[in-house]
Amino acid sequence: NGNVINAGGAGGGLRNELDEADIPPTAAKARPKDLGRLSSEKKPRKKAAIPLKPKAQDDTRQVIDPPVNFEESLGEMGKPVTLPNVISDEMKKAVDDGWTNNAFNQYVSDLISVHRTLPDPRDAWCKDTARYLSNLPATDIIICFHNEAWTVLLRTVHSVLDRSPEHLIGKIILVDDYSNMPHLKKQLEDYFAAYPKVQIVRGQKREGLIRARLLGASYAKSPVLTYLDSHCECTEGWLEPLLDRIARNSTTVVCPVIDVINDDTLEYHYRDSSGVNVGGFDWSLQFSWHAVPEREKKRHNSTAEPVYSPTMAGGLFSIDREFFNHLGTYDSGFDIWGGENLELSFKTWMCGGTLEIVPCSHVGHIFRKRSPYKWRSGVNVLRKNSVRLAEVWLDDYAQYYYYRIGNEKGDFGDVSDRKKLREDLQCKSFKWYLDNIYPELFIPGDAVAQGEIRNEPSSMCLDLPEKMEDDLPLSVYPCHGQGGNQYWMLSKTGEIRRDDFCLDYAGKDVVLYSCHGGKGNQFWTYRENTKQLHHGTSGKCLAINEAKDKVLMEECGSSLTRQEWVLEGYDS
Ligand code: UD2
Ligand code: MN
Repeated sequence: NGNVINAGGAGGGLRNELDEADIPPTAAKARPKDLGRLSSEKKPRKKAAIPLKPKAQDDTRQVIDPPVNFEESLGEMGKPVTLPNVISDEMKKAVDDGWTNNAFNQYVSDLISVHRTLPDPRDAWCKDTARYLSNLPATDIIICFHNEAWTVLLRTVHSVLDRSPEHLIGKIILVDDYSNMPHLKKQLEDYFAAYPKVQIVRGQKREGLIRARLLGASYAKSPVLTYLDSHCECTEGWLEPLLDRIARNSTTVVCPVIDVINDDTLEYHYRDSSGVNVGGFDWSLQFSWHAVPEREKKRHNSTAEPVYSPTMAGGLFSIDREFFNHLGTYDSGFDIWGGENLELSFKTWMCGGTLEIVPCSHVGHIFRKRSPYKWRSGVNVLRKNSVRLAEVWLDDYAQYYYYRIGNEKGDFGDVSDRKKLREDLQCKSFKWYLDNIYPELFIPGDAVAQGEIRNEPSSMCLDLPEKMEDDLPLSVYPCHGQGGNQYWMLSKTGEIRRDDFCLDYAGKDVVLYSCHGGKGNQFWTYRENTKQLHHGTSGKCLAINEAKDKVLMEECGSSLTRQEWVLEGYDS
């Protein structure tokens, strides 16, 4: 942890430059905030029975002894499917292989109908069809995949066909980003031959999801483009509320609410519109979810109305095809995964559009805890994408991102075309965007110190917990001087911050906790003369322990060197 640059922030984030090339940051980042905990909760689950023969073709699988029960279809109405505790060795191997290849429980997916039913997650408000224009534009649906599981991909497509008005779907364009799984070759073509709306487009080499999406768009003809990941399920009435917004204003870019399809049980989990989140980001240029801010709530009579969102998660959205082109689509210099969602979000707002989340539209997505596919080796892909993004769109604010990556921009290629695009479109400044669209974001320049917090005598620095979650204790590691996990900000109001998390002391461990802005347990003062970090409510001082492996709180002044902290860039 200590020697590693974690440009990742919340949710695990990047490992160091070397191993990061092949292993992307956790994909769980896109999981809506307060749903994150659900997966680890021990919920009593109804045991579903296992049919004798899994629906998908997979001859390696052996039949399971009892229990066998054909009475109910598995996973209908989005219900969870759990495997029996005792299973044969062969079945266990099939289950494990499914996890290895997909980072979700493919075996369970294969037991569920590709036409399964789902609950209707919409608020009553949404079901009044008079809310939507009667003459909606049609959309092409673009679904890119690299080595997607058979039943999961099919279920994505069928959920679109089964739950969208026929006349509103132009084509469903499946873009194969150079997969090598055998079922995605001829078998896929044969299967969809019976579905005239479905078109399969093959990339000639591995492009990554960004250029794959552009390839898909080049085949589109409908007035609207709708992008989905290849492991989604659309629910009843998902499409009309999205198209309605674009029909009213073609510069509105819209995202559905992204519900969680459990990676293990494939349970479909949703909340009503009072639980809607909007998108943000941090200075590692990582996407994050946030509650709808008060200023936004005031604009609405109902929580089911579309809400402004500073950013989008990236995978699921609709956009007017001409407006997408007008904005210069995506930066085609972006590789494999990441950053494109922020690029499109910033551009949309800065160049004359609006970005909304539409609570009446629900689409489920399987959030994975790791990325199952290969990235490029030898290149820090995500960093390269993010540097391109920062160079073009962030103006002077780019420095805050660069600081977080130890100012090592690496080779990010040529961005002059993208800069010219921004100029031609006469887009607004990033300052305008922050002031008007994302005023909640803490600006490092407003801090009285930013960088490492070092116990000088021991050369140990405050370092992030293993995970960015409420209540996890702070670590200490040898100072590495590269920002990353050892990057902190002291705000004018006395918070010691890392993005949305603050140093918090409630009488036990010193932990990170979501910043609440109410001082109290999160209120610290730096005493420049004694170098002590004094805590508000307890009156104690932050100290490193004798063993130099953790921090603790103790009476101020009792053991001075262990309480001496140097705050990088401190400027009272
Ligand atoms: C999220 C987005 C994803 C994308 C990404 C940032 C959601 C729900 N998902 O990550 O759409 O915006 O953030 O870039 O908002 N794929 C390819 N080629 C590749 C890699 C991936 O075609 O080289 C496909 C993949 O099969 C999937 C889609 O792109 O259908 C997104 O990839 P992911 O599911 O691994 O990304 P996710 O959901 O973690
Ligand atoms: Mn995905």
